[in-house]
Amino acid sequence: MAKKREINDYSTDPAAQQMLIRAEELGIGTAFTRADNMVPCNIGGAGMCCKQCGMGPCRLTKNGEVGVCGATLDTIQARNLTRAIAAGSAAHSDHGRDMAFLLKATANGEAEGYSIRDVAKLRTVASKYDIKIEGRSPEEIAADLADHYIAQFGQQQGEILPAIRAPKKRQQLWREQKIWPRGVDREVVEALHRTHIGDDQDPAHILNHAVRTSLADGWGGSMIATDISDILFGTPAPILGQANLGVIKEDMVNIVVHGHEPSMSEMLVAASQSPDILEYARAAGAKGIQLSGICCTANEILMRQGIPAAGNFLHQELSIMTGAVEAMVVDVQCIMQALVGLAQNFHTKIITTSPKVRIKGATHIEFDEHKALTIAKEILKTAIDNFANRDQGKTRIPQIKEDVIPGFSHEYINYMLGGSYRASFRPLNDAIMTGRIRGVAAIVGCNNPRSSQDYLHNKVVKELLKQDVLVVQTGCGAIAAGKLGLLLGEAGLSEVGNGLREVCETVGIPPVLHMGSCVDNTRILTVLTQMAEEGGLGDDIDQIPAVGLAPEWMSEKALAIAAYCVASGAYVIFGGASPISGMPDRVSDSDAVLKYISEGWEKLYGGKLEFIPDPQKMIEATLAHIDKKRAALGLPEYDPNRFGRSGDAKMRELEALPLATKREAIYGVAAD
Ligand code: NFS
Repeated sequence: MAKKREINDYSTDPAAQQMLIRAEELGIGTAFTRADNMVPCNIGGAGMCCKQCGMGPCRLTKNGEVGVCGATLDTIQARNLTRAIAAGSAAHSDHGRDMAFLLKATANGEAEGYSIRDVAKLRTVASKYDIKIEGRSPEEIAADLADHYIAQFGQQQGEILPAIRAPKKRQQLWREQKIWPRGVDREVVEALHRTHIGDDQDPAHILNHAVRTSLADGWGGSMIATDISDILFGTPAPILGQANLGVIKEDMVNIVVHGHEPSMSEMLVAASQSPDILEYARAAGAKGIQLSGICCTANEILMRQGIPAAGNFLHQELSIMTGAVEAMVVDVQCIMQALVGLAQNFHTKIITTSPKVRIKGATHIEFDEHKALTIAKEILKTAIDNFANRDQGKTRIPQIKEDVIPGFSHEYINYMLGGSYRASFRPLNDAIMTGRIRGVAAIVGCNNPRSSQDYLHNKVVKELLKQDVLVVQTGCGAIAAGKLGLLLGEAGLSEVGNGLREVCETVGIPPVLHMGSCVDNTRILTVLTQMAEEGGLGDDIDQIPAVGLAPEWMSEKALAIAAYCVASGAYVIFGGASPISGMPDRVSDSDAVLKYISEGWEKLYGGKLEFIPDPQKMIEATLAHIDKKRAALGLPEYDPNRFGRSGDAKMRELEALPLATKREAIYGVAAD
């Protein structure tokens, strides 16, 4: 058994710490304690185990050892990584597929409770694919767009459509490298085929297909998911919300929505505001209904509706530990099977809703977009009926929460930089070119109970802000920053480098921009594309001084995101353990695949993937890369002392002066 850690080592979040103390009091295990008890397999963890056929599993632990079929270590590692990327791509893209079907049903008037809320976005997106817009109703346009998008999944030949939104030079590179995905499903299937026993055995060739599969996610399934979510539920714009377990309310019926697809959570939000449901809740003795979210569903409803986030991935169990949650409603992805057993210690009902996901012991109320509002009300009533079963003696809600301002879609960033009439990325590019902003870091991804919750995320964020790096975030990383108070306009600006601070104060933005859920990493691709197209920072994504980081990654989806960002030209750094680390002391060639996804991919795509567990080294590598890209563009060397004496900073300095000196400083003449 591994060493048991202290509560402070489990999480840096004080609300989580309170709940973990409570778990100890009650003798309840969580992912944190299970991580202590479960020592990771050092062979499988290093990517040195092949389970692809019944002749094994083969564990390659000695120099030059091969599997029963003769597979070498690098072939096995490449296959393992490719399968993980395929699974991650499948998860995101299947979400995108369901959104496309929902758009079609909405356009046909067959989706109860849904409507097209953002007609402007619908028209913008449709026009990218030459779908006729003029003289047509939103429903007619949406029906065509839905057909186009649904076709991307089963397309057998040609090029998936959304990828035409990448910079021209990138498109050319994908064609030359023959990695432009043909169809989302085709690439995932081929990834599984190629990695079956006795198929593709050249690691570089296998990984080449991993990249194509991931592009089908980033510039396919995920981008489709983001587009349609915006069209149906509104493109996010800054909105005030809150984050952390303190959003759970003692006197309300608490329903925690957990998972990924906004289709159900948005309908629960709508249903929770309907008078009959509110009356039902009051009749049950509650003051009302408090919805909150976990994981990416939290991000979806936080950034569009201001519904508070109860927390990120590792808060799913902890929210139930409050004893005040009547129901946790889940759909797909990142849902721990442990929830059902944990909930049995309280009155909480775990309600599964997706036709794809059932958990033994959970209540299943199947969601169907054709009667979504009716089903949403049924789910809410089930939760309300459970309010009477709450044991007040067992209720412990940490009174800890932070205000957050999420909702920085690429459309909004474009608008806020230039205003309605000259919306543009010019000011951002200019700020980078002058060196006010040193570069951009996208800090995304999961929590992992093998590291202290939120520690790596927030350490990297805070350090990069000091170095004038603008931070954009999605997924559980965004919620980590939110819980720390980094997603509020003015908060924390004193901790931000001078140049970045000036830009934030001038534009009126926080230094950390919450851009959405994990499928919304495609918004970051769009921002990078628009920066490249704006001019001054090269003509492709790999020239922009930007880095992607997932300090606490754990899911296969994160690996898919990493691969498509690399193929789009980004340097991506993952914290924690590498799934293909090998064991250099035992196998001489065990880092061939690691080297290939770094140096090899960089030669091909201009982007690379590296695993760097130490946060300080992660920060150094980020800054070194940003500075290298600045130098390659011929931009001035970053100078931390060059900016910071204009705008608000100047005003603050003046305010501190005595009146007479102030007059002199402003008007150049001394007081009488
Ligand atoms: Ni992303 Fe969302 Fe969180 Fe990781 Fe899971 S919620 S899709 S996978 S854990 S960031």
